[in-house]
Amino acid sequence: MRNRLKNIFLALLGILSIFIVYNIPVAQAIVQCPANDPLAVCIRLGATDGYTKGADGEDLYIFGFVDLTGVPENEIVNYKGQAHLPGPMIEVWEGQHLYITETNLGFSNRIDLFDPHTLHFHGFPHAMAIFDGVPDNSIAVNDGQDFTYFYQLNDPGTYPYHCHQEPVEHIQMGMVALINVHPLQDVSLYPDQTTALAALKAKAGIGDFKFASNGYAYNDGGTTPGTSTTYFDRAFNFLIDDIDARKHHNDETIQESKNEWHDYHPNQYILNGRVYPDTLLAPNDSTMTSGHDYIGSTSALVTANQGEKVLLRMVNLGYKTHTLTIPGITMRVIGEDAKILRGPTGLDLSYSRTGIELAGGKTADILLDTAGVAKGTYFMYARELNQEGYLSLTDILTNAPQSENNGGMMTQIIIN
Ligand SMILES: [Cu+2]
Repeated sequence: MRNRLKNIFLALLGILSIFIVYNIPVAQAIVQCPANDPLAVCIRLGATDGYTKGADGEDLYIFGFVDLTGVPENEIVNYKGQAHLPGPMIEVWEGQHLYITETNLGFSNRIDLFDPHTLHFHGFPHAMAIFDGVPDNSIAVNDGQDFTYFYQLNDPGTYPYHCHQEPVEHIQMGMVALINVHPLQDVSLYPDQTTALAALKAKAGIGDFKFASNGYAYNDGGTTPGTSTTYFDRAFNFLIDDIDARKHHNDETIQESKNEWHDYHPNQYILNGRVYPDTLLAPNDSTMTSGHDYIGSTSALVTANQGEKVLLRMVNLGYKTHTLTIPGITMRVIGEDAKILRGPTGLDLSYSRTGIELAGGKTADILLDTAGVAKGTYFMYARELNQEGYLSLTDILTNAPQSENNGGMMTQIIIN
């Protein structure tokens, strides 16, 4: 009798379990994306670890973000250990409602660690601390959990974003990328407003290194006398960074207690996660995705046609100052730190330089007018010339700096 009751109880429990499993809308509960909001742009980012290709083709262990937008819930586990450096670059428009769900996938290599992660939209004027991603002031996303950040995009510009949990470690380890908020003035490039809003909504989301369509960097009021336009034919994103590979090695090999962060000695200087000449390779080039499943998806090569206006969106999330120069092409800075360079009465404060200095956390919008530029290949590089070399991790661990190589923070600008 007791056994029969037990069997009936177990059978009921089984039926109840099936009912529960099939009636909880799991995915909808995790990823918040209002279907009835025409301005909503919804992105999902995974936070995890992985490898990228360092100097000499060596593995460089990283923490980072990976795009999970649209990935079915039962497949997101496949993205654990697939972090990108830089993380996904986000393209959105002023006025849109940006929902970013951060999913903490956990670490693939460091299974002993349960680090939380956050999302900090650097420079974004928040009304509420909970979406600012500073864990001390709000919350962090624990291993295996999700949290949706909301941003009402009011201010166009070029912004960095990064994880703010243990930021000295997590930023250096690679949890860095950028968000471009394009201005509503782009609407003027379309025949009517309905077409414009539909087009901008369709283009919003995870972008590429190269932003294919034309537009404006800021709401500049057009070409009124005495002002210069921020119009561009092509735009390219640059995430500038410096890497202390020994710190990455210590994190990889469970020796992070050796990491004295004030004792910071970068040995690799990178553009979009790559050292020269890897910077020239195409996105997803096969030589950048071998061995440890490197995710070297982003290129740093600029190509344009003579006469075009080329916008370079620069974000430095390294710990050193880098001064970029392009001999032969004038660099005009039209915006800094997500603000157009205009005075209170609209006075044009943009300026031209042969070198643009970027401290850590700084952004700059640089416009290249190629109208008077001869066709050919130009170089963009860091003027701190030691940054044109790099040491591999083996060089450092064996204390053999004589094996320094050419490369580092350099790429090409090809004018056709
Ligand atoms: Cu983190």
